[in-house]
Amino acid sequence: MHRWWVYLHLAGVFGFLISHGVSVAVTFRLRSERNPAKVQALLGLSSASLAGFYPSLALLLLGGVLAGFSGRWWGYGWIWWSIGLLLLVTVAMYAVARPHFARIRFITDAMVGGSQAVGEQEYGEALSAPRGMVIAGIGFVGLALILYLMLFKPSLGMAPEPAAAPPGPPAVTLAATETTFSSTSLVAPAGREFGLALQNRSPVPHNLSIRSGNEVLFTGVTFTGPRTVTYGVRSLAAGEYVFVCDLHPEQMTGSLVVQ
Ligand SMILES: [Cu+2]
Repeated sequence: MHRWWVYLHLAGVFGFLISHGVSVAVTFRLRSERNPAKVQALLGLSSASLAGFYPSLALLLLGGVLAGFSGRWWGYGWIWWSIGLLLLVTVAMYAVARPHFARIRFITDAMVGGSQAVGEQEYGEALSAPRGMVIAGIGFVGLALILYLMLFKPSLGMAPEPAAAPPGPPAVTLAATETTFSSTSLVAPAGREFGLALQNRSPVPHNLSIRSGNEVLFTGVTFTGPRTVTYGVRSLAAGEYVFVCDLHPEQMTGSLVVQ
C-alpha cells in the first residue's frame, strides 16, 4: 500500500506545480506588461488556475500523511521539517503575495474603468515592484529545501533509537541495496537475544522485520544509507520465520531459520 500513498502524494505534487505554474508565469509576465486590459486578463487567468491548485494541495497532503504512516516516518525529523516549511511558505505567500496582487488588481480595475488617478510611471512601478521577485524567491527556495528533505531524508537530530544489541559481534549480517537484500536465507541462534547488522548501501530507506505467518515478532527502525544499524533482536524459538523490508515487502524478503 505504501507505494500507492507515495503515488497519490506525487500526483498531488504534479497537479500543484501545473496549476501553480500559471501564477508563477503571470508573476514574471506582469513585470513587463503595461496595458491595463492585458494585466486584467493575466490576473484573471491566475485566479482561474486556483481551481486546480487547492484540490491538488489537498491530494498532496493526504498522500503524504498516509505515506508517513505506512513508511513509519513520523519519528524522523525530515518529515516534520517539510510540513513546517510548507506551512511557513504558505504563510509568507499570504503575507507578501496577496497585498502585492491586490494593489495591482485595484489600480488595474480603476484604469480599465477609465480612471486617470494613477499615472503611467506609477503603474509601471507597481507592476515591476521587487515584491514580485521576493514572492518567486520564497517559492523556489522553499520548494528546493522541501525536495532536499524528501529525497535525502536527513534525520535532523530526530530518529527512533534502534533497540540495543547484545555485546559481541552480530550473529547475523545482511546488506541492502536499492531494492534487494544481499541474501534470501539467514540463520540465527535459537533461544537467546542476538544482534542483526543491516548494512544499507543505498540512499533508499529500508528496515527489517521478522514475521511468523501474520504475526510480527520484530520490527527494526527504518534508515537510509550508506549506514549500518545493528538491531537487538529478542530471543526466538527454533523454527522458520520470514524476514522482510516493510517498505519493499515484495522485492525484499527471505527466510530466517532459527536453530
Ligand atoms: Cu526496503
